[in-house]
Amino acid sequence: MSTPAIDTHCPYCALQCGMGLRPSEGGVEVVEWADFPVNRGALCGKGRTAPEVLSSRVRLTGPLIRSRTTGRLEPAGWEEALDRVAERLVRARAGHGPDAVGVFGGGGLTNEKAYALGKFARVVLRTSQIDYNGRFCMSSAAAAHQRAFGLDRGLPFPLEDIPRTGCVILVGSNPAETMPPALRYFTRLRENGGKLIVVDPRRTRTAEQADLHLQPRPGTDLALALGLLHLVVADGLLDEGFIAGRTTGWENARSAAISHWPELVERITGVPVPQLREAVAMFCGAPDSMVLTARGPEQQSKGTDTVSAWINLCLATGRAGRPLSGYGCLTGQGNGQGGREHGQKADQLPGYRKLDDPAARAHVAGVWGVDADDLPAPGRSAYELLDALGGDVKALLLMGSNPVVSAPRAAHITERIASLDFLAVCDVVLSETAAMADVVLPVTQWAEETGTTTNLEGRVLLRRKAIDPPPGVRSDLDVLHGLAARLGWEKGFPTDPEEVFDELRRASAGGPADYSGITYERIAAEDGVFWPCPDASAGAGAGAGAGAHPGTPRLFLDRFATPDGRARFIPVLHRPSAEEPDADYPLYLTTGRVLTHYQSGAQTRRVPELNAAAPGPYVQLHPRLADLLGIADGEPVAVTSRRGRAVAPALISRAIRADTVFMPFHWAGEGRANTLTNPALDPTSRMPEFKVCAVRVEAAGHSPE
Ligand SMILES: Nc1nc2c(c(=O)[nH]1)N[C@H]1C(S)=C(S)[C@@H](COP(=O)(O)OP(=O)(O)OC[C@H]3O[C@@H](n4cnc5c(=O)[nH]c(N)nc54)[C@H](O)[C@@H]3O)O[C@H]1N2
Ligand SMILES: Nc1nc2c(c(=O)[nH]1)N[C@H]1C(S)=C(S)[C@@H](COP(=O)(O)OP(=O)(O)OC[C@H]3O[C@@H](n4cnc5c(=O)[nH]c(N)nc54)[C@H](O)[C@@H]3O)O[C@H]1N2
Ligand code: SF4
Ligand SMILES: [Mo]
Repeated sequence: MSTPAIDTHCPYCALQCGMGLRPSEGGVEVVEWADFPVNRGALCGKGRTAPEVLSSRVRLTGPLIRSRTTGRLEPAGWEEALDRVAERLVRARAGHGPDAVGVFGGGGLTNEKAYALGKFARVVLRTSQIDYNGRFCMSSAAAAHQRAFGLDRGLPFPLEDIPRTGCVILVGSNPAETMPPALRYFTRLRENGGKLIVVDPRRTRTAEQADLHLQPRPGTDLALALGLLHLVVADGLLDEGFIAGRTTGWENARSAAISHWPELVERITGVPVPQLREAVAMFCGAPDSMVLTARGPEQQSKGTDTVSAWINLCLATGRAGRPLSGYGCLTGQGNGQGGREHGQKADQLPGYRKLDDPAARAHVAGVWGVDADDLPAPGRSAYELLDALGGDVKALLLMGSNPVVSAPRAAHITERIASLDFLAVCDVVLSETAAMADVVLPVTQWAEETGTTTNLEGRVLLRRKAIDPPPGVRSDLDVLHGLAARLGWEKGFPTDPEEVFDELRRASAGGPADYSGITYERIAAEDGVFWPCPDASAGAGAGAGAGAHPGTPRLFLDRFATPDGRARFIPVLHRPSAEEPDADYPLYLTTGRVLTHYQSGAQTRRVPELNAAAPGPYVQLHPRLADLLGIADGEPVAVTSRRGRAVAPALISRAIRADTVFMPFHWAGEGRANTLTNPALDPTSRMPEFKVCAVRVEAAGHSPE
């Protein structure tokens, strides 16, 4: 009989598919965890091959220190490496003050790690300069959620509600490639007679499944949503009862929508008026409907207002605050949801508390055993922090991100990183950013450690350890423990994840994202627990016993999380993108993902099967544009923006608008999409405009640059 499999979760995206891992010769093999409700055993190729990155062939297995004599990264012992990091962080602080030390985290880190990293920054380093890559991910949707509902949880309902609603508008989201096992929820929606509308400048594999595909110009979703709302008003499709009973601010939102005539919206977006009408008929014709956004409309310099416009559409039609209707954002990273709740964001304390709220500071300072006055103020957002490296931020501790590939205007950010006095990177592989570090600390991976993640539904999950790590690596919690001890904090940074989680529960108690009633045992027994889940038996210890809080799969059914319990309309107007095409840069560039690679590719580019399926970057362009430019399929194409130039083979395809080219961002080097992207920031969320900039395109041979 073979050893029983251990149920755990995939290391990659926010779906957090359940999978079984069974120890096998030289590692683990993936087996089905058929009962886990989110994916019912289905996995995409990335998840299925994730164990390959556990092998020591492709990963870091011991610390590296940059040699003062050779300038190269050379093997070192753990004590020496941690001593070096501690000494250099202290030196930066001594010379330039606490804010000279920066910390950059990631939405892939478990809740325990994200919590410990935020605490380490605020308590040990006492720096305000901490932010994370989640800023590049769903921050616009998070900001719009907060404004409208007073609370930000990606989906306010479980995925299982999708097949039972009547119509879903999926805006700038390509789950067929970015969350393949989730596609079945949309397939079942259609089997049940529901309608799927996809809004995407490209005819993606997801758009191919849709009843209606709207194909707007990049960066025009805000106008599109206003145009739909205009038609709702004009055609008398408002839910007056809902507006009066459960919302505030309708009059101003109405005025804003009124000015967006269908013909004007057609001119801005390129979507024909009859299609706008068809979309409204499908959305309002169904008894229940949902709008789900992902990075397409969110990664814009007006991402927050754009999401607000889609929320306004839901509120005006009464599609919120009741079962089977509402607005949701499809979060991206493995712990994109939990990673944004527990304090690695510049303005945030655990439990989704605000760093500038005196009561929140007092509560968390109490749990941490420090004086609330000693906690720093909110710091800079991710791009602004990266842009300040080598300026007033002299040393950086990086955990769980690879900004050399993934940050906007990446050549500039790479220069900023190179100008640091000191860089320490914790990673599992020698990423492009780790390769620039002064000290590299190799850490354990998903299957080698236990921790919790919170999936896109707000379901807190237990990712269990299945095998022992190789001898030379330590967990991120171990690293923080070792550094804290060297900086005078012997206590307060335990290495046992469950101990960290218990402290996180106390720190989150009473906050918006309240985890205090959640325990490792409960998660295991219940296939995950949805937050908020306060500790109903406070004092008696949490647990699933009688009287325990059941968790909250569905939010806002009785009231929204605003002070008056009503959802807020936010009046928003269309505005152009920060950079529109002109004579010098006549085309739109948009960027995104392919099925087989994950993010900066640091992990998936090390898996041969995935590399074979998608060996490198490309420039997707329409045959009409290719003809005009004299470009043949597969020929190297140069794409130039005001930030730089990238070269990759042409992929000629009718699936994209003729005025737009698309590049996936998973690769470094010559074909790096982020050499081109515009770091124009959304004023509220500080999200960069990854999805729209202006470029010039030519056969690479034609350009001597
Ligand atoms: N295979 C794979 N899966 C992943 C990831 C990965 O790297 N690879 N990453 C995970 C993470 S962190 C995230 S955030 C999610 C992202 O998941 P998605 O948001 O689904 O992925 P993207 O490809 O970034 O963008 C989605 C779509 O937006 C479209 N788009 C571009 N510009 C615009 C625009 O102006 N308006 C509209 N409406 N659409 C536009 C693109 O054509 C693209 O098809 O995926 C997660 N899953
Ligand atoms: N042009 C363009 N750029 C984009 C986007 C886009 O759509 N277009 N999308 C943006 C989005 S949504 C995102 S989320 C970002 C993501 O971009 P990145 O922040 O670069 O994300 P990853 O590639 O996942 O980087 C994670 C790094 O941490 C390592 N790692 C994995 N697990 C752990 C762990 O547990 N501990 C530690 N210490 N390290 C770990 C991995 O090996 C990898 O090197 O990219 C953004 N950049
Ligand atoms: S869909 Fe996401 S969570 Fe599921 S196997 Fe693929 S990468 Fe992993
Ligand atoms: Mo993301």
